[in-house]
Amino acid sequence: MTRMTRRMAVMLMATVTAFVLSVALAGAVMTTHGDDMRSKKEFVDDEILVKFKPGTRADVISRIHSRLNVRAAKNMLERFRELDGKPRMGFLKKRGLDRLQLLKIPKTADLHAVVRELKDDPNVEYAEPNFLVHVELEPNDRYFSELWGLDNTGQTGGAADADIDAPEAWDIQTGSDDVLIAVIDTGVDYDHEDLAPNTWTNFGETPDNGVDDDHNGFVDDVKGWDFCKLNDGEDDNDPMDDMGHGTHCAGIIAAVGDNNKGVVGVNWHAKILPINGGMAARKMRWSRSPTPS
Ligand SMILES: [Ca+2]
Ligand SMILES: [Ca+2]
Ligand SMILES: [Ca+2]
Ligand SMILES: [Ca+2]
Repeated sequence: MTRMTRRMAVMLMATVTAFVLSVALAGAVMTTHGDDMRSKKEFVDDEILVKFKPGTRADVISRIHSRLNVRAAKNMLERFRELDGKPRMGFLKKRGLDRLQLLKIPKTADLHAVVRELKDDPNVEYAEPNFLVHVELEPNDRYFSELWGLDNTGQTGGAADADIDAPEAWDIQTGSDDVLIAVIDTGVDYDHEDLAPNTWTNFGETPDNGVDDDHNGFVDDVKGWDFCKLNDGEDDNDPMDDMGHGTHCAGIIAAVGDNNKGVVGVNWHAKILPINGGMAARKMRWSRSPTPS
């Protein structure tokens, strides 16, 4: 196999590996999502939110309460007044919150049956359990609050929630070190304090003995491979970053999360496989530029 063919084969393999593992991660997310959702309490056992249709008379509502053995009914507009003190009553009334009630039913009642009965009532606009909203997981990394792409609160003046909803995803899971992601870029600073724990190590290779111990075609490839070294024009086994871009991208992908340091990656635990493939492109671009006179 020629050098170029070997390069292309390895690069292709790394790209395919990253893709396959990304798909595997997505599958893992879907698998664990259901488990986590089941392990959390999703709603209050004896409370129902019901919104009556406009014009429903008070005596009709009272009869419904009696029929369903409702123990207490709270008007949600009053609840907002209690919480806020100065709620925008016009705004809330326009959205019909004066017709929304929080019902307390007996703990022994079948909540879903009561919800179904309310939904079947012609005076009811909608009825549902009082669903609980869980606090999303946020890491303690120093610069997390600046990473608007992960969670945009408008901190840099941009549109709030123009982001990838990372905290919502982390509430389901924060990733796995079973996932290996090849970063084909300008190399990766594998000694960086926020990347080193998440950098792949080739345990099949004995370092610095001049032997390709794992027979993969690369000698002493313990941390990855450098296909584009400018200094000597040769490939070598040191994929240290030449300019910073690859390290930046590796951090976005899998900087260690919740370690009180630096930033946080989308995946807190995935393994990064550093591949320096970026400097060749820069070298070719420069070589085609006219020489200044
Ligand atoms: Ca968001
Ligand atoms: Ca090897
Ligand atoms: Ca070796
Ligand atoms: Ca970190």
